[in-house]
Amino acid sequence: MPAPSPVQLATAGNRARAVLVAVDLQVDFLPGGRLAVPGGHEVPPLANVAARHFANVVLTQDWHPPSHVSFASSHPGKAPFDEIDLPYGQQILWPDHCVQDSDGARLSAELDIPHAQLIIRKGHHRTIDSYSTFYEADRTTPTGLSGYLRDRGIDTVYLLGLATDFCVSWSAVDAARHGFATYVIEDACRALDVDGSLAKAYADMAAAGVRRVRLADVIA
Ligand code: VGL
Ligand code: ZN
Repeated sequence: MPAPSPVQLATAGNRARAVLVAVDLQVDFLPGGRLAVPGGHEVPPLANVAARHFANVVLTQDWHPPSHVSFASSHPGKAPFDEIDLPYGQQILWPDHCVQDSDGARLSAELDIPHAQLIIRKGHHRTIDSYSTFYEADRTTPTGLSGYLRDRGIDTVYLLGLATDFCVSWSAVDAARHGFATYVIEDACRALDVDGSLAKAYADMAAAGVRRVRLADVIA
């Protein structure tokens, strides 16, 4: 009899109430992209390995309209990585990236996760950024992911992806705050590390009760 595939094992195993969220594995965040994360290309193969151990997988996509408020090009006189004050708080300005339907917004061609069930697109309101895949940067506009997960009986969230210090950490903090047991697979993430943002992200995640795990332990 052929061995059961890892995906079947995950279905039968104790991860039925868990989801793997693979954050923003998109062309613009990979080397050569418009907001490349150092080492970002190392993550899609790790995501493929992790995903074989989860029956439930959600992918996320940063998905901005042209002239998005987070783009430096939308603010005359500003440059990428400048910061500005917006009604919902401080906003780092980025190079234009992940514009809806552009090549850079596409998911990495290296991803091989056919059983992923949902793609959450975020950052699609022109005047609000959304690092988190649960709540936009105003902290009140939901993406709908938490309702989707609860409807499906999921109580545990594992995250990996790009970038550790922005979309992964904001998503993890929101997941923990909204009552999910939350794990960041730390060696399957890569960071931008702008001005101490990585250390701050790990401090924020620890304060929110997010646990750090290694991929080898997740798939053991
Ligand atoms: C991200 C900066 C701007 C991310 C998205 O995916 O971490 N970072 N937009
Ligand atoms: Zn973005």
